[in-house]
Formats: sequence, structure tokens, C-alpha cells
Amino acid sequence: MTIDRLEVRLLRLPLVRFFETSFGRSYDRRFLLVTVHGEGEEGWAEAVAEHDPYYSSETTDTVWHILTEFLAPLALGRVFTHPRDVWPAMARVRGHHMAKAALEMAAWDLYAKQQGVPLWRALGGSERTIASGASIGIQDSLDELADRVAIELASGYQRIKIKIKPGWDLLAVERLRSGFGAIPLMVDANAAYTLADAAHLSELDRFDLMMIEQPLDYDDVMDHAKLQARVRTALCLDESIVSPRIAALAIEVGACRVINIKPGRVGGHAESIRVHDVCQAANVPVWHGGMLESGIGRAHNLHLSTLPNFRLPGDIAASKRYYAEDLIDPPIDVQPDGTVPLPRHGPGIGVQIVEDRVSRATLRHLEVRPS
Ligand code: OSB
Ligand code: MG
Repeated sequence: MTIDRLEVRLLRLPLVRFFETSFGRSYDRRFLLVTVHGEGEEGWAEAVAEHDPYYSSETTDTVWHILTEFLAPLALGRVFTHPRDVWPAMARVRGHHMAKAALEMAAWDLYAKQQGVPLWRALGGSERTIASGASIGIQDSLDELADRVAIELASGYQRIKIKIKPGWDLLAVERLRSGFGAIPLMVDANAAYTLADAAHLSELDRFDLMMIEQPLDYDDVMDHAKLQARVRTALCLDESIVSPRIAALAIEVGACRVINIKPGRVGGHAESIRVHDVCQAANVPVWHGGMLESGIGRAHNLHLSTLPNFRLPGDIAASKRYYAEDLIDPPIDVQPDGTVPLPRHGPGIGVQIVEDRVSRATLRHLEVRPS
């Protein structure tokens, strides 16, 4: 496989409803799309970095910079026998996992299309539907939160995740337990607490949550281990798990009992598979996280989620929860049983990209060829 040229686009799509986490509220999503061209086929992927460096240090602008100035020259015109060789080819560039992931995942799509196989097969997964959960942001009131949860449960989602932060935690969970009973429920703090909050966080134990996601700092492992020793509820790490090595470390020191995999955060599909395998060997279940992706990123996530240790519902919900009009047609949708089928419009990621919608949402476009 050779990547002859690539395209980078910056897009903006309005969210159907604002999304609020402990680090802020967004009304739209800005993200990059990467297209790699080779031997008459094209591979697509989405860079999940946000406009602001609040979830992660990468932003749409840093991804643009690293991709066009440093990663493209390492990949363009080079012969790859397999997409797993793309990650090591970028090793000289430190960090910038979201930029690397976008290029690497586009290469996987290109490879699968050249081989004429669906992406799940190239990744080593199996053909199955994906259990889906809904991630619900911080709302203006508890009534509003209960209304949102009722809507998502009616759509069939297999678990509800709510965002929490100091001042929006115990009462929110209590409200949902009293209104909805023993539904599969979890919380995600996006690093909003410190170990000094351990006693407060242990009050969540009485609600039988599936897990508490990333309560402590984004780059912490050891305090999570100390916290896990003090709470009965399983901790799940998201932000902290940036590599297979950190995943192994987190498991070894008891920092979590569940891991959220986002390929953008760990550097692409090959690294995600390694994190998945580390967890599987340690009997730690994983689930697929979400970054409010368009259908292009969402399709990648679904294919990756067919690996066997993705044993818990993922944050891969229907397109219409996020965007009035997705970039793909048909959009991703959830079935009444709360599962999402794999897109199967041809090989690779299996989606039909609506070029006109892509161009209408595009703010900036660049084509990069070998120099
Ligand atoms: O922490 O999982 C997170 C969205 C943006 C940034 C971080 C996170 C999220 C979500 C949304 O929880 C999940 C989704 O795509 O539905
Ligand atoms: Mg999270």
C-alpha cells in the first residue's frame, strides 16, 4: 500500500443540542477529516481533537500542524505492507496521538478497501452488532436531566452515562435512581476531582453504578489506585490511558477495573488493539469511548468495537443525537434493542460519504503531495 497524496479538511458541524462536561459546554463540533489516496482508492478518518485543549492537549490546529508538517512527509510515497506499519513509521514524532491516529486510521480504511474487505475483518474483529450506551451531558436542571434520560432509554440504549462535576454529582445520581430504578448507570467526571474528594466520591457507592469514569487528573495513575482502594465502585480510566504501557501499569497498580478505549487518544487502531489485548490478558473489560464523532469516526469506532474484549456498551450512539445531518448516508442508527449495526456499504469503514455535506461544513482544505 502506498499513500500517494492526502487531504486534510477542517469542518464545523452544529450540535443538535449543547454538550456539557466538567470542562465546559460546546454548541458545535470542529474536527478534521483526513483522506489518503492510493492506487485509485481513498481511505477516510476523523481526527477527534477538539477546538479547545480541554479534554486533551491536542486541538484542531495542533493536529493540522503536526499532520501537514511532520506526519505527511513520513507517510507520503512510502510503501507499507500493512497499516500496522504506519504507527512505527511515525515514531520520531512524540505525542500527538490524535494527529497520528487520523492518518493511521485513514490508512486502515484504504488498506481494507484495497483488499476488498470490511474494516472489522482487517482489524481482526468479528461480524456483530455493537451494544450502545448514551452519554448525557450536564444539564441546567435535574428535571431536564431526567427528561433526557427518559428519551435515551426509550430509544433502547443499554446504559446511561451522565457527566458529573463537584456540585452536580450525588443529587443527579440520586434523582435518576429514584426516577428510573436499577437501570445500568455510570458517571464520567472528566478529571474534575482530587484524592481529597475520596470520601465524597465513596458516597457514590450506595447507588450501584457500573463504574466511575476518570474521577481524577488526566495524567494521573497512582491517585486513582489509592482511590480505587477506598471505593467499592469500579473505576474506569479514559484520559489517563494514552498507551498500552500505561494501560498495563494502571491495571498492575489497581488504578481501575475497566478501561475506555478511544483510538484518537492512544494513536490509532494498532495501538487500540494493543490496549485491548493488554486488558483482555488481565481480564479487564473495555468499552469504546466517543468524542462526538461524525459518521466517519463513528464507523471506525464500530468496526474496532467488534474485537472480543469490548464487553460493555460503548459511547457509539445514533448520529441524530449529535447532528441534524450526518456526513454519511444512511447515518448511524440504534436499533430498539440498543445495538448499532456495522455499516456495510462496501469495504473499509462501509459508509457512503455525502460530498456535498462535507464541502458545506468545510472551513479549510489542503492537499498534501510528496515534495
Ligand atoms: O470523556 O468520554 C468523554 C465527549 C467529548 C470529550 C470527552 C468525552 C465525551 C463523551 C461523549 O463522553 C461521548 C459521545 O460521543 O457520545
Ligand atoms: Mg470520558
